[in-house]
Amino acid sequence: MLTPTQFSLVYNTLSFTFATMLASFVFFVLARQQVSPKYRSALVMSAIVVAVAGYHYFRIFESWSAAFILQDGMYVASGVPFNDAYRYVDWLLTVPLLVAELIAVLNLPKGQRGRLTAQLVIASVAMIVLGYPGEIAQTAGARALWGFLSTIPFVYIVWILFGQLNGAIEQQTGEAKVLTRNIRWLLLGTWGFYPIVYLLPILDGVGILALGSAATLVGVQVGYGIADVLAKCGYGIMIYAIAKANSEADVAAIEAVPAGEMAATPAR
Ligand SMILES: *C/C=C(C)/C=C/C=C(C)/C=C/C1=C(C)CCCC1(C)C
Repeated sequence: MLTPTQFSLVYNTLSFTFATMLASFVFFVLARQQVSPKYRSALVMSAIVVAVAGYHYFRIFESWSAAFILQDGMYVASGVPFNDAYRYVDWLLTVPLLVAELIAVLNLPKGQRGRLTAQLVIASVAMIVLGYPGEIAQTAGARALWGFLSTIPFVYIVWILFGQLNGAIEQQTGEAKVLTRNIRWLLLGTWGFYPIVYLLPILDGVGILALGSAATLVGVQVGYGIADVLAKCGYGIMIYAIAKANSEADVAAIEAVPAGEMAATPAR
């Protein structure tokens, strides 16, 4: 049973998130023209991420609306279950793309690109797949166990980003270098938010947080919604900024070559 305020908080968060995904889609499609072809695939991935997420938010929104009915001033379960699987299907598709676009936007040698992308994609898929059984588990113990297993690939991803990627970041130049350093923190900050939200029902279940089931449900839905806007739209805008900085740096590098040497310089 939810109060009208609790019901509307989730309802409006889902609606806001859906609108943000649509707006971001338009932005990423148009912004694609402003970066050099080499980095365009990163912006295309950003656009796909928000399109996939926008679709799922629309479905989650519909599912939320159908799951409750107003009765004597309170929202009670209608009997149609709220479908949380949309979220995990969404993450399964979007999370690997988010890590792939980070690698795509960096100015890296081809071999390194492929290896890093493969490692990050596999780890992110494992993280989502292991998290799902816990999300639908009925007991705090099962949720904690799957949550722990899912944290292993999560830690591996953080290790790659902050350990393995250091060399790659030092190869970036000027503005792109600063932006790349910052985007790692944005990724860690926003991705780190998901396991915290995931913990809410466990903390409530064992009595550390006396939230009650309604407030826990609301907290999880609003928390994931905010995290998704930052991790998909905000992150995509930073990817765009890096792509633009790297495009400009590439042009400047070509222009810096004296005209006489131009003919001898292999095309980039
Ligand atoms: C656009 C969606 C994104 C960026 C989703 C990211 C999701 C995570 C980083 C989830 C991580 C989890 C753990 C590390 C442990 C508990 C279970 C999860 C799946 C919530």
